[in-house]
Order: sequence, then structure tokens, then C-alpha cells
Amino acid sequence: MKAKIVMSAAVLALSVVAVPVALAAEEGHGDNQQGMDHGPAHKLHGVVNSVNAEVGRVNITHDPVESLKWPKMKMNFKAHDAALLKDLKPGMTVDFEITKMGNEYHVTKITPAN
Ligand SMILES: [Cu+2]
Repeated sequence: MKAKIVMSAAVLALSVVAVPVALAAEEGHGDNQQGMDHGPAHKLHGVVNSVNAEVGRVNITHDPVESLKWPKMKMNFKAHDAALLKDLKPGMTVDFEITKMGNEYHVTKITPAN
């Protein structure tokens, strides 16, 4: 009986300690709870397939991306700022940068390729 009380007290003590630690760990990586997590920026090269400036989205066939181990593929991206897309046209070859924000990659820079 005594052992049972001791055991449940130990479990209780552990849970009181563990929760704040987990929350602190969660808070530690990336920005604070309010802001999005910002991963590193990756440089890409590709061809614009379609642009939807209203919703701030662009579809690009990008070349392989070494830093992400991505093969060549056709992909939708969200523009971090919809204004980035205003001069883009389907068929345009572009150099661009993406950053993971939350669980999505956002285009943070995009220019026509030389
Ligand atoms: Cu991709």
C-alpha cells in the first residue's frame, strides 16, 4: 500500500516537471509562439508555369535543389509577399529563394534569370 502511494507520488512529481520542460523545448526552436518558424533560405532556379497574384501563389518547375535533396519537379509555392509575383509571366526563367515558414515553403525573393 505504502509503495503504491510512493509510486503515484513519483509519477505525479514527474508529470509536474515534464510538461513545462516540453513546452520550453517547443518554444526554444525558431521564433516565439506568435511568429512562424523560419528555416534557412534555399536558392532555386526554374521556369514559371502559372501565377495567381491574387492569392499570392506561383507554380514553378524547379531544377534539382541540392540543399533540400529535391529532384527536378513542378511545385506550388506561396509568395511571402504577393507583390513579388507582379512581374512574373508563364514561361519566364527565374532565380528565386525559398524559406520554410510554418509547414510551408515561401518564396522570399524572385528575379528573372539572366
Ligand atoms: Cu519541389
